[in-house]
This record gives sequence, structure tokens and C-alpha cells, in this order.
Amino acid sequence: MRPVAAGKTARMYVCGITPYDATHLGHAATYLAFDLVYRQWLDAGHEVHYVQNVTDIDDPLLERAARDQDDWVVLGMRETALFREDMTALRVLPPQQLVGAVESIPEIVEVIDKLLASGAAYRVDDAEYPDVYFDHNATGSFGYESNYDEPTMMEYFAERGGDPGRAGKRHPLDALLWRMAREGEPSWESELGAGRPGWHVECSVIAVNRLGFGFDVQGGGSDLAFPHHEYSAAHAEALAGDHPFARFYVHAGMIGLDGEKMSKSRGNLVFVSKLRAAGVDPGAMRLALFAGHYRANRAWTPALLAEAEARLARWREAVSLPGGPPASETIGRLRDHLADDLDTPNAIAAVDAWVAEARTRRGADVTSPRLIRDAVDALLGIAL
Ligand code: 5CA
Ligand code: ZN
Repeated sequence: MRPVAAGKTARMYVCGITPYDATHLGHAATYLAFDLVYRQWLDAGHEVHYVQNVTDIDDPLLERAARDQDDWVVLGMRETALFREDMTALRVLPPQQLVGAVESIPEIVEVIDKLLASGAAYRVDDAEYPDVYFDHNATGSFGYESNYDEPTMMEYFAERGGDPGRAGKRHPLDALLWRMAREGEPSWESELGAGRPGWHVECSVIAVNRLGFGFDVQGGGSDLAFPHHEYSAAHAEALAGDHPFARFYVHAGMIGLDGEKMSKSRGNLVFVSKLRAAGVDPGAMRLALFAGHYRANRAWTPALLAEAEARLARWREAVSLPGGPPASETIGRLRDHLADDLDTPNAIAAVDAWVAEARTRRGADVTSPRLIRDAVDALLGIAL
């Protein structure tokens, strides 16, 4: 990430949850990575405008509600509330705006209308359900965000919510913008006809309407690099006739459990709320997830957590001592490592070195324990 001028507001959009299940450690790792970005910017003296969405209407939510004979609205509200509680417990700095898809439907409809008018969108050739699709080649620069070749795009498109086989589309990679109402599905009246929005256009519109076009960071997990972020960018770029949607696309690695990506659809989940209920300190969850680099796919294991708990105890003990070795060099290294693409393993190692010296050799600097505690709090979000 390149620094922007001091005093200028940094603008970040991070893709939020689809609230059909509780927050697991994979979600937490992604939001913690962007929390570090936020903290870096604050430390550098910037103001931050941070927006996040909640995908409070989409197929997975409806499927889960049907499975559990739950009301999809109640399910979404309940899981969103739990997510916010988990994020607060993890000391994640909240976005200034947390925006639902449903509340954004009027602005989304307006954008789809314009895309239809400009020819970037079209209705499928289907008399019963003339859904609206996006011509993925409308901008001429489709594919620049993920840099995948077409076979890879096709594979991920099919795997991650796309519908390559939908009859009536001009191209298998064209993405849904507006789904006309189906029997038994929620829908909203609009000038497009009653229906509901596609997934990518939701984030595209929510981001640009709040942050402006060409904002600094579009974030999420690496599973969103394609199709989601590619299409969000293409929709906005087709609308604006400008490029790029965001200056940096930042993707966090996937957290796995027992050799597989942790995912709601696979059900191999460790929930933040369960760990909290078991008395696990949120600082230990942070340390465990920060022990690996944010971009790396990595595994969650009980040993990782145990190691983080032991480290947290050592750090707490060291900052409670009446004195320690000087803090300034350690804080400088902590800042430098985090500024280097959020290199948390080395940032942690820098604090570890100070802690080890404080615990073994003590130290005469009576201000340093407090300074280290404040730096760890501000930069890593961990309360010692
Ligand atoms: N609502 C959409 C984004 S608009 C969505 O992907 N929701 S989600 O609930 O499935 O995921 C929320 C965030 O957590 C996304 O940024 C996603 O990339 C990230 N995420 C999901 N699973 C993992 C995982 N196992 N490891 C790391 N991040 C993950
Ligand atoms: Zn999104």
C-alpha cells in the first residue's frame, strides 16, 4: 500500500457478512486484517472513512431460513447483531457505515436502470423471468482485478454464486443484476419490475455512493477476488465510464480447519462467540490469527490458540513490571513491520524480543512498559 498525503481521508470498503450463521474465525481473520489497515492509517495521522455492507438478502440466507423454518429477516437481524457483538469483543474498530442490501435497493435499481440505458446491461431472452444481466465486456477491461484466465474465471464463477448455464444470456460470464420475482421469494417493487438485486451490484453501488469513485481500498477474503470484486468493479466502471473502481484490491487469505477452508457451507467452523463463551481472551484470538501473514492461507489449530494465550500472558506480565528496556526502538520496529504489508509475524517477534528482555533482565526505564502497552493497543488492537 502506498501512503497517501497526511491529513487526507483514506477511504476503505470491506465486504461484509451474509448473515445466515455466526461469525467464524475465517471471517474474524479477514476483518482483523482490515482493522490493522485502519489502525495503520490512524497512526499515520489520516482520517478514515470505512464502509461495510451486510448482504441481508441473498440465496444462502433464504436457503438457511427455509431449512430451519426461520424467517429470513429475523435470521439476518439475529446474525448481524451477533456479528457486531463479536467484532466489538475483538476490538475491531467499527465502520462508520454498515449498510444493508435491502435498505439500498432504491439506489441499486437506479444504477441498474442506467446500465440498461447505456447498453452495459440487458434482459435475458425469457418471457417468464426477464432477469437483468451485465455484459461482462462492457468496460473492455474486465479481468484486470483478479488477473485470471478464462477457464479459471469459468470455474470460480460457477463455484461462487454465478450461473454460467442460465439460458438466454449472451455470454456464460455475464452476471445477474436484477432477479425478477419468483413465487415464494421476497421481492421489491421497482421500475425494473418486482424483484431483488444480484450480489455484485450491491457492493458496487453501496461503496461508490458513500466513498466516491476511485476510493483507496476494496477489501475482503481471497475468495472474493473473483467473481465478486471483479464484477463490483466492472459495474461501477461501466456506469462511470472511468477506471479504476478502487486503487487497491486487498485480499486476506483463507483460514482453514482440518485441511479445508473454514466455510458455512462445509460446516467446519470455529465460532468467535463459542470461544468467547468458553472464556478465551479476544487478545489471544488476535495473536493467534496474527501469528501468520494476513495474505497466507493458514490453519486454525488448538495449539495455535494455546501458544497465543501463553504469549498474551507473557506480554501482560512484562508490561506490568515497574521498568523495562527502552521502548522506542521496539515501537519503531513494530510500526515498520506493520507498514510493510501488515507483517504481523515480525511485528509480534519485535514485541516478543522486548518482552523477553524485560522478563529476564528487567530494565531501568520506568516509562517503557506503559509505552509498549499503548503501542500494542493502538497498532495491534490488543489490550494488555
Ligand atoms: N456478503 C459477502 C461479501 S459482500 C460474503 O462473502 N459474506 S461471507 O459471510 O461469506 O464472508 C464474509 C467475509 O469473510 C468475506 O470477506 C469473506 O471473504 C471472508 N471469509 C469467508 N470465509 C473465510 C475464511 N475461511 N477465511 C478467511 N476469510 C473468510
Ligand atoms: Zn461484497
